[in-house]
Amino acid sequence: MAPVPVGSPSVGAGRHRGEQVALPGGAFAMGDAHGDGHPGDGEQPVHGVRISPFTIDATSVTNADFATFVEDTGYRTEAEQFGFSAVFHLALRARPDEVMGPASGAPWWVGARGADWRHPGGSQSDLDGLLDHPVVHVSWNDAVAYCRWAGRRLPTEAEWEYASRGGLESRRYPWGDELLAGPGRWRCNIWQGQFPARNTLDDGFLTTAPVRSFQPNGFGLWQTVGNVWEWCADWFSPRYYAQLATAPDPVDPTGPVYGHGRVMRGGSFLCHDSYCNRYRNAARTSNTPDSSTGNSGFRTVAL
Ligand SMILES: [Ca+2]
Ligand SMILES: [Ca+2]
Repeated sequence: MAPVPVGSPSVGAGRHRGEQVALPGGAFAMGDAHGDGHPGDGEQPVHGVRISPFTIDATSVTNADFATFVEDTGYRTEAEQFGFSAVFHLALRARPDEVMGPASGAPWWVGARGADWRHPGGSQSDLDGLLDHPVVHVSWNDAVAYCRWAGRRLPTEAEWEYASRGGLESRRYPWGDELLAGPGRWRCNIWQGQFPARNTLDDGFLTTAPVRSFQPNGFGLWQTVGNVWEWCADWFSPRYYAQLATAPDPVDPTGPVYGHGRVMRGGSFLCHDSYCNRYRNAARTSNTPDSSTGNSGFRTVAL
């Protein structure tokens, strides 16, 4: 099939088949009420936000979903255009000459030529058994291209946090304040053991888990926290909440007007308390819009 311009309206509407959840919207307290966050992330101050009703994917976009988009459009992700992406060192499945070396400051990330959404561990890996796993190695720009095809958009950061909270007020996690459901009973896919060398796999997964693993939150959303980071629409600023808190009852905030990185939410299978406790509702990070990694994906909302 000939490539279809990605900007064409609703080319793939109806082809995005993921389960949808309609959320009523309303007021909620956004931000970290527990003081858990790194001050540089700007998770505070907690501030009231009002959200209009919207509809969101129950899971992050899967490899099967993304394959449908690529079949329809011929779209090539930025990782495919650049010829490489960032792979976690224990997930690497590449030839030695394809390994570009570790990232500075984060040596567990390795640049691998041939790593992309179809080859999440590098050129010697494939999607066998991974069709119901979240798509990874997709940049913010790739995620937006998918949304345009599907007649959808990325959630705002405020929508994402409201959705992840699942109707609970000011809790750490989508299910409450306690990480575990009991001894050894994990509720999300993060890292257990000694990061980044040894993962005891207590939760069952070294890298991605199928999107319907563990239990959904009170709204019926799966794995907002853990598994893969999820791109949001907004530019990131650690000062944004302080600015917003001075306004009375912001409605559907959309983030700063410009920035360097786009917001990512929810943490991933690499999160561990020893270096990154961002597997929480309020946690925030960012990356540049053309960056892709083996632990970041996205979910979409209705236009
Ligand atoms: Ca895990
Ligand atoms: Ca997630």
